[in-house]
Amino acid sequence: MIKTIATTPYTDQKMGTGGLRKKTKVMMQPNYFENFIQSIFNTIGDLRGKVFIVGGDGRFFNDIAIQKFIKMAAANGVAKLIIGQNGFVSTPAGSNILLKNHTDGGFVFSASHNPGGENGDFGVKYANATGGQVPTSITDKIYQISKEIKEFKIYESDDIDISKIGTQKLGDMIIEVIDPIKDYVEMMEKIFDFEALKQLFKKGFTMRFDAMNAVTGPYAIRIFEEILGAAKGSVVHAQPLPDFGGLHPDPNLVYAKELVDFMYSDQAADFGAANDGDGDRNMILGKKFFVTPSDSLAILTDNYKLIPAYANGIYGVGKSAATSTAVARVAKAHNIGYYEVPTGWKYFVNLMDSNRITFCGEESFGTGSSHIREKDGIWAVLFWLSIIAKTGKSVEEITKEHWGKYGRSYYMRFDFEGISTEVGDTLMKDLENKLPSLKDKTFEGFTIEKAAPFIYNDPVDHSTTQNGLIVYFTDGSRIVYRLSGTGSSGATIRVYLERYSLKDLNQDPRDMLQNLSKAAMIIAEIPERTGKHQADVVT
Ligand code: VG1
Ligand code: CO
Repeated sequence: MIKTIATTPYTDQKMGTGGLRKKTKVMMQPNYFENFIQSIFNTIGDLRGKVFIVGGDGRFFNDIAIQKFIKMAAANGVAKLIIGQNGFVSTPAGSNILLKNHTDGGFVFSASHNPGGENGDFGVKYANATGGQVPTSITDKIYQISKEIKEFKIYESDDIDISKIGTQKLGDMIIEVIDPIKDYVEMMEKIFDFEALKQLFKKGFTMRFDAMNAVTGPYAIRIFEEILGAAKGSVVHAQPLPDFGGLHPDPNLVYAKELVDFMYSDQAADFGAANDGDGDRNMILGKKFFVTPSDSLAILTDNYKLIPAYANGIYGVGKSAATSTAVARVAKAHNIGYYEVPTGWKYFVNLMDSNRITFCGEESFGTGSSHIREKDGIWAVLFWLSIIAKTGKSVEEITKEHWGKYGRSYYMRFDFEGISTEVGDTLMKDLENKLPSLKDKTFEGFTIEKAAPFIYNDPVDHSTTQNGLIVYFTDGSRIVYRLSGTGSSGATIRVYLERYSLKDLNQDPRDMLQNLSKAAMIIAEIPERTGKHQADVVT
């Protein structure tokens, strides 16, 4: 039976960089999740005939959220839901299923790389028919509606069994439960040369993939161990757990510490990688070697010819403004398009849809291509393994040769976390106001050539977005400041540092960036305003 339930609006349902992200307990408040889903449904309008794909990264509240979603979709007249078995689907697999089935949209319940559990975070990523997360014009509309919502519709019924593959019905709505891994594997087999990868493992190549107790474990076991023949046990933390076993599923040097320690030990495998909670981020490691995500994007782009799906040519490449300029040099050398966009994968969607770019990446451990409209952790790992298989070189050799050819962008990101929203906002406003006056000033030996907000004009829909402030120095170094849009409380200030060197290739990034980081603190008055003399997280 369809029920219409009266509700009162919450006023904080504004989507950030990767959807709506909140403390799990906030999401679990009465009608909170329902209000938000109904706001999306109301934004879409007529739901008759519409088909959506639904799943999540398995974190705490995922099972409850999916049941609520199914019942609300049925009550709102949705024609069909395609659901990942047991309610699991990674963000890239979801985008693939969405595109493959020409569905009208997709919902992935995940707070991505944020911790899970009752005291962690929960989130909703909402994609439209493009396969990518919806543009700001739509998230703004959802937010407006959420502030005025008065009722939502829900079907009263028992929970639906989504553990078995097959088709069933709730009211008039069809529910198809699928194996999300199968389609994903098929897609990867079309992109990469699986035979070459099998040969690599046959020769004794070793890898460790850390799934961080999140959604990619079963995908990684199927692909790396069962299909490609990596040794049993190559995939660790493979069991998706509601609280990720206490891990913070953010694949970087800080949070993927166990993998990093292993890869820097004498027992290290030939190759190491980790993915985040919902499987769209990746970290790449060699033996005692770390590849920055910015370098990774540049190296993948430079080697596109080694991959069957791209061998005939790629359109171009995109990067977020905060990502280092390493890939710009590759784009120039290959004479392909090059685009710089605001932070957030949704800004790549128009560029991919209009055949302007094939590859894209962000400094936050995201790389991907136009095979889907989200970043893709396992895709990046397979790409790296393919380069290794085709060149016979190690991760370190591949990266160092790249620097030898193009020079090296030393790169680090500093996060200042747990700052009050007011302090964060004021710091950014004041800094923006003083940017014009910084020209020609010198800080710690670095002279400013230009300082300006980053403003993006989308060449397809002509929308304008301002995101972050960039200080350019005369030697090509850059500092980017921006506020995080994925936090579930307070503000996080991100400071991104980049310094280019053509000859000095083997320095410690901390040494190379020490003075620039001091300049960054002074320019934005970070210690005075936040009381912090050091970043909370450095990646
Ligand atoms: C962060 C990253 C950004 C990424 C976003 C979503 O956003 O910096 O590059 O696109 O997370 O990632 P912010 O606003 O906190 O800096 V995730 O893996 O949704 O899926
Ligand atoms: Co993610």
